[in-house]
Amino acid sequence: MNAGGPVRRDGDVAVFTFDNPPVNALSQPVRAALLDSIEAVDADRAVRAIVLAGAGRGFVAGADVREFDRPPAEPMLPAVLSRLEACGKPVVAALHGATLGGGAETALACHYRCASGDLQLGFPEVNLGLLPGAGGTVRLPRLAGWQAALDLMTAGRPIGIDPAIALGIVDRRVDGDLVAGAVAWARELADSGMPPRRVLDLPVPPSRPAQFEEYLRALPASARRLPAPPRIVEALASAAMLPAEAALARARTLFLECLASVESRSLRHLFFAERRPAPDPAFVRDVGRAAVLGAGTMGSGIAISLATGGIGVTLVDAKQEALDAGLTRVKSTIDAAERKGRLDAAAATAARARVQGSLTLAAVAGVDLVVEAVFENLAVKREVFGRLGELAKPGTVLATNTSTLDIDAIAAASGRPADVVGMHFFSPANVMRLVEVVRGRQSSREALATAQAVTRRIGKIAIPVGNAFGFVGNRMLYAYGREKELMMLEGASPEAIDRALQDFGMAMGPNAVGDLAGLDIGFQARKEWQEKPDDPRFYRVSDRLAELGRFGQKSGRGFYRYDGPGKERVPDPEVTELIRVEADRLGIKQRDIDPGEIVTRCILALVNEGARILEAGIAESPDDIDVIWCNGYGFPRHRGGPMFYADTLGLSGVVDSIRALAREHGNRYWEPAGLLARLAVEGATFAGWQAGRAAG
Ligand code: 3H9
Repeated sequence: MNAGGPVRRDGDVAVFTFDNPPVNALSQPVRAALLDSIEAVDADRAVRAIVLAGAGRGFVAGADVREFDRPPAEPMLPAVLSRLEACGKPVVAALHGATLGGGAETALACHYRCASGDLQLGFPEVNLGLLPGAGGTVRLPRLAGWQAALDLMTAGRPIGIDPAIALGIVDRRVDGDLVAGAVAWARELADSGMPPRRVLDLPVPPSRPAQFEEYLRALPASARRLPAPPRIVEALASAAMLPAEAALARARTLFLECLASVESRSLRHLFFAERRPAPDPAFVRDVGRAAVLGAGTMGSGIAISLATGGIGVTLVDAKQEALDAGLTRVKSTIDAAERKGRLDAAAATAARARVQGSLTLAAVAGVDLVVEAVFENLAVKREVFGRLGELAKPGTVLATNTSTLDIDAIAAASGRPADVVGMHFFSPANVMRLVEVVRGRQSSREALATAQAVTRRIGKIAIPVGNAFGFVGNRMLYAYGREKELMMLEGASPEAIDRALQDFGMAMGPNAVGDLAGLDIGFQARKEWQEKPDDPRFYRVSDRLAELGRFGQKSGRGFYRYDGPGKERVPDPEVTELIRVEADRLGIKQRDIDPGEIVTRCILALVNEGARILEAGIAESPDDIDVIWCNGYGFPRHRGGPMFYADTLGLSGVVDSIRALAREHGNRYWEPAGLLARLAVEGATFAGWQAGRAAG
């Protein structure tokens, strides 16, 4: 690592360059170098002005998140920035690319700011469960006002150069050589003889005392319940009411509270778990064009992802009507992304031009990757792969989007199993970031690396998983779903189950998810499951609803009714009655079940199954499981994923709870997984186990 880069002189202007690849994070040596350099140039009579710039793709992406789990190391950023702001000579920030978090706060401690057109300036701390802890909450409102500061810091989304200038955060745009422009401006400022313009000395904009309270109340309840968003609002309210020094101190205290919170630790865990190493380029095959088989919701979603990710794609469906509908869906989704500003006009035009349709499988002849998304039935898929084996050119990666079926059985039908992998996308595929890349027994390293590389290229997260029914995500889903189904028979209503798990933080309750996905899908998949538990209670309620044609939203009825004018979700007494009858038939006595029991049983079932999956080598690491569940199943990010959550509960407590459940409900499903039991006895964690394995 280059510790902050040297100070270079451009005549009478000193240029300090942040040079700490890959993102110029403000690690301790960088802070120390900045502090020393500022002291030195402030004292150097030959220097009349200072420019701060960043090497590489951005200015500074923020504090070094890795340091947050270590003891604090001097000099601390707030003190460095106070010294920077106190500098007696004009200090100009030359901003480009990622200027985030502590990087944006560094820019605010400079006296002036210029930027190039690629600027991405923001305060993403909230995504890590933090607040801007180096003076941002006190400085930003003095430039941009309270509303902008509240919005930028609670949303965490960066802004580009135009809004940054309009809000008064950036003073001017530099086209051409940014640092040369900044140096010329710094020299002008020195020539003008004007005193440095320190943001902390600017007047505090007017605010209404109730403004902050109102803002907090208007935030979604899910945000208000977390530690960071209310503290961001409180830090800004303090900046409105207290003198600058006191407001800085208050913000620092609030920052440290957030830093110590389990929510922030969980979000930081995911930050690193989601950043996975790229596959070895030596094994990655070129993918210029792909084909997607099946123009249904899943197939067209995959086609959209490929096209917007820069890969030409042919959508194939044997039925003209289905193909037309699929192509229309692709086009209208890209149009909508353009209208909403998620894609600029040029990118949208290019994406639309990358998509073609075909009614014949022969269209796969020229492509480098096929993603099959036809009906979830082994016989159908085997037939398709038999044809693909003949039609695709040698080396084409043949991926199936099955969510549960045996990849090896599909691969065998192709006659070239080395080229076959699973690419399990999640619905809606153009929105969800997760892809499980499934390793068949004979999948080649090249096919796996190529599937992973394509996934990254289209902006998604590829998690390698083994071939077992349901792979990782759906296999765990069966344990989670099993418990909610049992509890319905035992007396919990579908809506009580959903409410309890949503209050825990799940994006949606499992019954509402079932209705959205279609209860016929799971019904169908369970029919194909060879080792399904021989238990008449297993998914009895879901199966019964599907047998009655209550498929969920698409049929107007499922666990809930959707036949009101707005198709809103409404509890259905018929379902309560149906469950009661089934419980009677199975001899289950119904009782009251409290939300705590619902959460404990569903979440511990997940954890226990996750541990089994690790033991069996179906998932490579607890981190992978956490990424899968947070990105594919709406597990609350602030709890870090099921395995991290178990660590925060303490594994011996988890095992005690599982044993208590076994005493109450029998040990058919509640035998603690061997790995979990062992780690609990050792007083260890999943994270420690993973680190131990990585160390060899
Ligand atoms: C903060 O600033 C708090 C302050 O208010 C107060 C302090 C007192 N630290 O994402 P990529 C690594 S909180 C350490 O794949 P991209 C990342 O792990 C911080 N490491 O690249 C990866 O490592 P590896 C607020 C970091 O081009 C590599 O860099 N700032 C950090 O897709 C490449 O990352 C943020 O939250 C970091 N801050 O995206 C910004 N950032 O190669 C977080 C990245 O070993 N960063 N790494 O896997 C980002 O949003 C993206 O990384 C960025 C680049 C947009 C910059």
